[in-house]
Amino acid sequence: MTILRQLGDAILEEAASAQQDTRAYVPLTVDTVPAYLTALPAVMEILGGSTHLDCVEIGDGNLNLVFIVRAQDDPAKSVIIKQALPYLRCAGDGWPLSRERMEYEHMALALEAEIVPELVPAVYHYDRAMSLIVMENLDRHVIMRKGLVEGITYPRFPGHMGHFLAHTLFHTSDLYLASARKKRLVGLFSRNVELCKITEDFVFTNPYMESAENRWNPEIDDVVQRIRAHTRLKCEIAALKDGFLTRTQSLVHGDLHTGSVMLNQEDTRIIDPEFAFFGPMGFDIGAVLGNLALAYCAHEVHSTTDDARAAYQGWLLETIRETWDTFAGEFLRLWREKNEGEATRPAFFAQCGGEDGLDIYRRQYLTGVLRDTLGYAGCKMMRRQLGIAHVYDIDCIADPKRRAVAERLALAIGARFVLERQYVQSIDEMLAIIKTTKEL
Ligand code: SR1
Ligand code: MG
Repeated sequence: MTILRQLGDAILEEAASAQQDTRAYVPLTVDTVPAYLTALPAVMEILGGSTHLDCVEIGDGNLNLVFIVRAQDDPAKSVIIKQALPYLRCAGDGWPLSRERMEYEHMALALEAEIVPELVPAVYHYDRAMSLIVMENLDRHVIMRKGLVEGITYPRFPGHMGHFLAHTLFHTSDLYLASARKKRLVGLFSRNVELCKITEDFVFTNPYMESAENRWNPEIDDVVQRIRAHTRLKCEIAALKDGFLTRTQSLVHGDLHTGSVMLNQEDTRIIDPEFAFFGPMGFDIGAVLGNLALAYCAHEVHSTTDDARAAYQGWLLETIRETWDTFAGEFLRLWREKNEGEATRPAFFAQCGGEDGLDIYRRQYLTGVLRDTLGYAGCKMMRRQLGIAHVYDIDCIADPKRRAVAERLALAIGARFVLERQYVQSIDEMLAIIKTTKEL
């Protein structure tokens, strides 16, 4: 008899059999990468077997080393190496951070590859002791955030991202999983405490109070002080933080901003899930939609004519709508077709119209996800103006007075998302908030 493999079997088995790895950790350099890869036959095959390799370090993120390695005789043959450093790169080596995050990235990529293989990079090799992953080099793709600053449109993005969100969030929720399996997976990812703490600190707490690492444009100091003193807003942010801390709705990517998306006109890949943990679905959806809204704010300045601004901001608004609509439509379809989890067992609604009764609950559930989406989008928009980690879309505006226009709008929209989310019923109302907000 064939025993069917179930979602998450691979990572649960790997975790159960993982031995203490006693090999030494050494950060790689461009000089040591070729020798390291030469010992990995599967990777060497991808590189065409040549030991003559070119290597550059391209990591410009906040946390890790990233190398791109190409075969000298055929540069189209290439791989990426991502290696964790034992400290927070953007804060310097005085801010220790354990290298375990690569374990969670590896597990999340493995789980996502079971669910949506076409939307994540292929993993060629994982080295636990060295805290590194060798993976597909997305050579024909660009980081979405850079493309957005340049005003490029990506027609396939909403469909791809909506699909990614629906499938990853549904299949890792109690709507689909049996409760024992779900809890085992929650247990595995609950150990990603350090990266969750980064979010607890740098998304939900420090940006809204005095904290040494905060930085902000002096041109917006008035609004920074008003936000810090806004009791109702702070209560709402505290409630959203509570949701982040206590709800294990689905496996979320955990850092799904537009720098975690690589794409082109045809293809989209979601990268960098090192912050993965079980949390509220709206945390991921809010990250995506909030970052699109940040691009909208940045184009107050980047667009050089009123027509260009209206056209690009219009595309961003439609992209927000279509991403949500694709997510919601596919999520509902999956729930109707695969209602296999603990959460809504079919017999429970048998005397209330069966599927019709359950559909009422499904609509309520999605309204809750939409409200969470607005709340988390709002926090993520505000923290990027107030805290340690800003976004290139807005930070690349050199003139502080012009930058302040985008920052004030981002803070105003973010605050309204947080404050008004409980009244919102539809994605149109989210778009209306963006369109009608004037800068703070
Ligand atoms: C201090 S780390 C700052 C941010 O970088 C990551 O991309 C996450 O968004 C984190 O909050
Ligand atoms: Mg990242």
